[in-house]
Amino acid sequence: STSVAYLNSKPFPPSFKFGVSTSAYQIEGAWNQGGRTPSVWDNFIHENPEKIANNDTGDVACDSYNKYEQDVDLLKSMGAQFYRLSISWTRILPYGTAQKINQEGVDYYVNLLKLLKENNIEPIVTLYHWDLPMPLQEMGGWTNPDIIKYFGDYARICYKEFGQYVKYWVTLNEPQTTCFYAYSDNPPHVHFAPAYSLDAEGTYLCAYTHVKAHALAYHIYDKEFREHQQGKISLSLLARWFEPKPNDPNGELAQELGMQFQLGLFAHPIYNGNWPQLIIDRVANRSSMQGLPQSRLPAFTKTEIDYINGTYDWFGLNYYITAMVELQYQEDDLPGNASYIVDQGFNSYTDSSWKANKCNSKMVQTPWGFKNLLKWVHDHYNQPEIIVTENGWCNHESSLNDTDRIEYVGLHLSAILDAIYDEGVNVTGYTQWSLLDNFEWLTGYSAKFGIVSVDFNDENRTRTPRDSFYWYRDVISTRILPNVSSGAIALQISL
Ligand code: GBH
Repeated sequence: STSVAYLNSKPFPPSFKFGVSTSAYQIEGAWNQGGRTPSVWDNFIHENPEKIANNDTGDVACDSYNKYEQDVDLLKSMGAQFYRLSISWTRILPYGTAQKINQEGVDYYVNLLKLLKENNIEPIVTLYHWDLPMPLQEMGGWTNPDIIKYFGDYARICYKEFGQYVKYWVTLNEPQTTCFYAYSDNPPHVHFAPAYSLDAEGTYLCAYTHVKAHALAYHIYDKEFREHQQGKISLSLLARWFEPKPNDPNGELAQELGMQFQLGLFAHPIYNGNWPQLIIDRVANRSSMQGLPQSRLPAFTKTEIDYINGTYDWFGLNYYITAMVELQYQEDDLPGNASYIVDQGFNSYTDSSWKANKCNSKMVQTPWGFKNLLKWVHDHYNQPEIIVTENGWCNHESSLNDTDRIEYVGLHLSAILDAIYDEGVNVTGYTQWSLLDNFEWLTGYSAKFGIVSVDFNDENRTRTPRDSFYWYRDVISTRILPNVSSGAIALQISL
């Protein structure tokens, strides 16, 4: 089905919670203040300013390091039930390892967490949203399995310092984005820090270390902290919904390859045990046809499979878009290089009839795909509690009248209600990306995701709520989606 009704009169279940998200590098600024040392993103941007739109940097960003009280005021006036933030690893551990804890950095987050608590706003805290300490990057970053133990050490310190305030932990944000955009040769023109150009070995090794680092951080919490702190841990995984090209005999295979290579590669070891069989078989077969002595995909031992399997208390899902998929390479197609793109075999594309936005050609409004994805996650990963840890819409305008964002968010909240009521999917929370316009990676400040606009030309970084902020506030307080005809903003919806 390719349509979803916006007018969804069903209420959000009483336990359903609403929040917003940000991440450290994208909002904090203060890159060299308070004892913080550079992460891979600081260095990448300082050394390659031309790689970011308008030569923007995250040096100041929203200056939330100095203005976090304003952020909490905004959360409070919106009625946010929770706030998803991330911790800057180098603010806590300037050398990346446990050899030195930076008390000023610890104090910053303790102050923020205390203020959230005073205001009854639950934090969801992400340990790692891509800002790897430089000393660890120089050792190979996510291609060096030693990173697993360093991540474990960092996680332990965070649980110890912040755990009394935190009931929801996210170990890793979107490891897929890191492994596919920072540790591979795809796509050559969109490279995230550290911009390694690696063949498929690097991409798979990156996945392997991420999955193991997550599992270690989970077990450390489980053994050393859970009894006293009573929190719940997961990771945030990105997924598109892949819709097979109509009337394509290979459509179902392309869809399955799409879902498994983007999501299953990371979710299956954690939710079901081991890599997805489809990927194990395909990569082993292709590796052997290429004359390799072993599969490009690192194998887990039986002990590792068991250790990783079940390291979750809920499912963190980041969803933005749907894409069409078609088969591009057969399993026995052997172009020269060993790219994971060729291994995965599918090609994805955007249907031109979908409502697109101006800030990224791939950003489309496809809420029906979100409903399908929620059901797919429910069916494949043991019917977990799902918290949507990111969803949102960007545009290029700083205008406060962001009807397009209200439409996108309204339709996606409606899709969640459909997934809950029609399919029995256990979705318990929705996190809008983002509270603030912020440093949107390669697109700098030109792509705006905020329900609050930030004036980046003003040294005060003045924050001004958009229409979507007030709309969201009303959804949170009424716990239903407003009827278009009675709403303050008339929506033009064409699907
Ligand atoms: C999330 O990534 C991030 O967690 C968050 O930090 C970010 O601000 C937010 O979404 C909004 O983008 O191949 O041309 O589309 C979402 C997934 C993957 C989207 C990488 C952009 C690269 C450019 N991102 N992708 S493109």
